[in-house]
Amino acid sequence: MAIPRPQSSQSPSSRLEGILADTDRIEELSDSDGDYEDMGTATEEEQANIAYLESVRIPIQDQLQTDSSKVQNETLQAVLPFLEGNPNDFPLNIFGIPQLQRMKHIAFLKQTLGDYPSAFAMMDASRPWLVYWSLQGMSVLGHDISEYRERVAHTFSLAQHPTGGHGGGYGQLPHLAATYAAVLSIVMVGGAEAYESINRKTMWHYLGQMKQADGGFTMADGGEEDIRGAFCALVIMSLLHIPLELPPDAPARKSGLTSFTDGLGEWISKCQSFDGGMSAAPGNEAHGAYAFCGLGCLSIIGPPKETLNKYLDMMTLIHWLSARQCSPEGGYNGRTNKLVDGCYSHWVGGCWSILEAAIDGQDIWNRSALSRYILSAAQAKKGGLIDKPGKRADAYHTCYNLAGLSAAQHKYVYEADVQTELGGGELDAPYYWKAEGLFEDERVWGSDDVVGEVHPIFVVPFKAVHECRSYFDSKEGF
Ligand code: FPP
Ligand code: K
Ligand code: ZN
Repeated sequence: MAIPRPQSSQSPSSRLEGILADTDRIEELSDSDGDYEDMGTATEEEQANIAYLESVRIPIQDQLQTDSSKVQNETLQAVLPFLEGNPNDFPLNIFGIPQLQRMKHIAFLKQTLGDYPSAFAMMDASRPWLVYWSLQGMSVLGHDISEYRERVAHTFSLAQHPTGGHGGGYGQLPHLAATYAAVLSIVMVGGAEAYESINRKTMWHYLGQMKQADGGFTMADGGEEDIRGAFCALVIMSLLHIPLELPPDAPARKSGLTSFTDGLGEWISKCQSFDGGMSAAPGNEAHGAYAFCGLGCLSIIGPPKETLNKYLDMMTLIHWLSARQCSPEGGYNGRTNKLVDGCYSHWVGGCWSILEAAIDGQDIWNRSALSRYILSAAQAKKGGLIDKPGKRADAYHTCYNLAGLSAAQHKYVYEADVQTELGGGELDAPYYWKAEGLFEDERVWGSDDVVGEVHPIFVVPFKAVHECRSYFDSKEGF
């Protein structure tokens, strides 16, 4: 018997492309126990792929059918042909895995920075996000984004609100998510003109309005208080070197708070749910995207080894995060009983280097399985990356699949003992990270499939992070 799997909706012939498309070939190579022992006639690539598929047999299926189990089965049927074969007809690397379609993805991202038809008007408030995702995606693919420098500075000086922070565009109210994406875009293109387009004094006041008496941050004036707010605020403060002291007009001062970090670690601690995951706000359902926000925020407050161990239950957190990696898909889902999705390659995959820094651990997740999902199942035929087979490419999934691939390929280490020129100031913990070469992989990605280094907390290139913080470090006052 070959690999047990649900009935595929595609005809076998449509899956015959690529090295492992042929289930007969798998059967031919496997013995009657379903083990692939007769490897003598298989090519090396076939052997590697077979060994992989052998190691991730489909989990035992529950008798009980539910809506969740049905969509999970449908997802398996959609994903498996891409792990076994090459339905997109991509050129394969030496391991028989689709190569990273670098040029196609860059072309796709250039398009996502262009004009949109009128039906996209509702996306206007997300304009800073589109810019951030596209620029970050291009950077990690090795494309020079300096040509966007003036455009970014101009776009976001218009989107900046007179009372501080950024909205989606000119005349829109400020929002922390829009501000986060605008600041990261500015940091990425870099240069004095772009940096100086940010009014750091009004930003300080704006962030002061978001700080809540219980330690957390709201996303907007009168908006929801959640862990995204805490993360976005701290990212902005650290990169722009905004004073930690709350401005005199911050409402939280009336409750006795004096610093942006007052009560913050404690508030994030309350976002850890009963099952070990992290939720948007205390008492909510855990979600991988919020885990990244929580770990990221704690890693800005201080060294991860101190802050994570102080504020989180590490054993249950690691257990919950590990359970997000789907088998046999290899990619991550965002929450319990839900489906694999390429964007969680970053939201969950990006948590591991932070955790590894906190526990002095190494390699506590399956990098190969994730990179296999990204290269085999999350690349769209015409460029751009996707949630899962059958979905359309978009800038968001392109950015975060690639960030996840970077997390799988590169070793990111926190060097607490090493002197850094950016060390010593407020919120300086993120500047102790270093990329320490490639992880050894001998079965999924080839040297042409390697993406760039990504700062594990800020999710932009290291160089951009360092140039920005240096620029603001050397300034006196606002
Ligand atoms: C559920 O969507 C998704 C969420 C509840 C979280 C979304 C948040 C982010 C992606 C991160 C935000 C981060 C910042 C820095 C602002 P779903 O129900 O469609 O997906 P699911 O089934 O995979 O959970
Ligand atoms: K999703
Ligand atoms: Zn997604």
